[in-house]
Amino acid sequence: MSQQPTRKKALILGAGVTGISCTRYLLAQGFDVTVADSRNHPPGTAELEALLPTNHLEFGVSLDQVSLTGVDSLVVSPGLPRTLGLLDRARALGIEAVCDVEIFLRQAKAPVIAVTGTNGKSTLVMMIAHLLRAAGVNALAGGNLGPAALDLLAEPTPDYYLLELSSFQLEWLQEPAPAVAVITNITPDHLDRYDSFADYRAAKARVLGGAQRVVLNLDDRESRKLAMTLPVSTPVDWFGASASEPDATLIDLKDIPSVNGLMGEHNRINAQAALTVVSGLGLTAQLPANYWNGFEGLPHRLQLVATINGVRWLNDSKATNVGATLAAAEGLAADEKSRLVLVLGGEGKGQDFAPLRQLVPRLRAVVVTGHDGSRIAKLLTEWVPVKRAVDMNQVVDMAAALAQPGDTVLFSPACASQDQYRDYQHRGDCFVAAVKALAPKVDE
Ligand code: UMA
Ligand code: ADP
Repeated sequence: MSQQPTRKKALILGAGVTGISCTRYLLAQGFDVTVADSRNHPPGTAELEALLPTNHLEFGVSLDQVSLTGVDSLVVSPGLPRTLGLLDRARALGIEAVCDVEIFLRQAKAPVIAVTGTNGKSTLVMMIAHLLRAAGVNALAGGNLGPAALDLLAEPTPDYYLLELSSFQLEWLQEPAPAVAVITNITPDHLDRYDSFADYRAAKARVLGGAQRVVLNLDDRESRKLAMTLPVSTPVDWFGASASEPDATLIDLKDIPSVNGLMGEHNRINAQAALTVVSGLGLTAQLPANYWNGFEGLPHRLQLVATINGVRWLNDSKATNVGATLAAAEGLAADEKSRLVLVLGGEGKGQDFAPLRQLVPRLRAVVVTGHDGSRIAKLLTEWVPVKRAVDMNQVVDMAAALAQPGDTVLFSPACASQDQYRDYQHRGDCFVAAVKALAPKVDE
């Protein structure tokens, strides 16, 4: 009697976007898959129930108690901390623990452009993807911005993969060795997960491991420091507004055509960074004239909602840290003369909000809301009128009362959204709905 070959057993921790994509991929590779999640009804429940028998779904369990008997491979979702006791047990048993991106990198058959940084990753990835396609090059984008990395392997192999990598994903990678590694900027974020800014920066720096080419931001102090740690043989291309570096050749910002109505100086820098990547790949000559045609900015990143009674309302709900809010507010103020009514607050993730004080000269007033609203209010109240709102309708009513014609209401909260909303999209949608409901007369 012929014996069935034993299927290798994979345990996936986390039943979210990553868990679903890993399940699909590993089932297709012939693995016997089990998924565990500490939540009773994790977001991937319905999809996973369709893929796996019930006894292969362990939901509402303590992850540290999950059995490792017979497990060959452990795949850990990025939202989970690396301090789980289960990981120590796996190590002791000699079971390899990986993240989805590690599996992806081992299997990818095309060069990878890996983009990380605190802010601007998604925008930059989409800009590079747009330029590559405009240059006639086939690119597939995914990772932290979605689709999850392993979903990309289900598509025909492109000329390039474009991966947005979060610090949570990078923590798991020893040497990603991308064809191009890009860091947009490194400023404090996720300090509820990391013991220090140095730990967060170290996670971001992992993208550089084994990179064939590196693209860095000359305006960013942390990136300049990281450049000094690279092997001398690694080519580095720079972008940024700094004119102070004699050895760096930057694409002149003046030569960059504006990108279809995208607001803010930071978006010009993002466009310059995208062009720097394409130029490093030797593809500039393949770009058509008007190469930004058809590029749309991403939703919830400094988007115009409406102009009502001469007041411009902007949705920048994706600003989940102080660095993003500073970039949005400073970039706008550099463009125009209007004063800002700034809406701040949400889950502060252990950040220091003090740098927001540098915006005071540009502010008409501030509306704070959410879990860390009071902390922000305390910092600013001495310098600028501050109101506290309990929900989005009140945010918008208060901002409308404070703004004067010619002003801009900027919803750029400098905080994560999960204290009151599902995610930043939900929060942005609520802001847009409240603004639209307010509009007695929409100017444009
Ligand atoms: N969780 C539990 N118990 C579990 C498993 C997860 O409580 O057993 C919690 C985590 O602690 C976390 C949440 O569930 O708070 C989601 O974690 P996850 O790893 O299951 O998330 P996924 O749904 O797989 O989505 C992840 C990324 N999320 C995180 O890293 C938190 C998504 O990035 C990414 O799009 C997706 O993989 C595909 O790659 C989101 C994100 O917020 C957009 N990223 C952070 C950011 O951009 O700042 C890093
Ligand atoms: P990420 O994927 O890193 O979160 P996004 O492109 O989604 O980046 O943008 C997130 C936030 O950061 C938005 O609020 C946006 O206005 C802001 N932002 C975009 N590009 C930059 C940049 N180059 N520097 C600083 N902030 C930026």
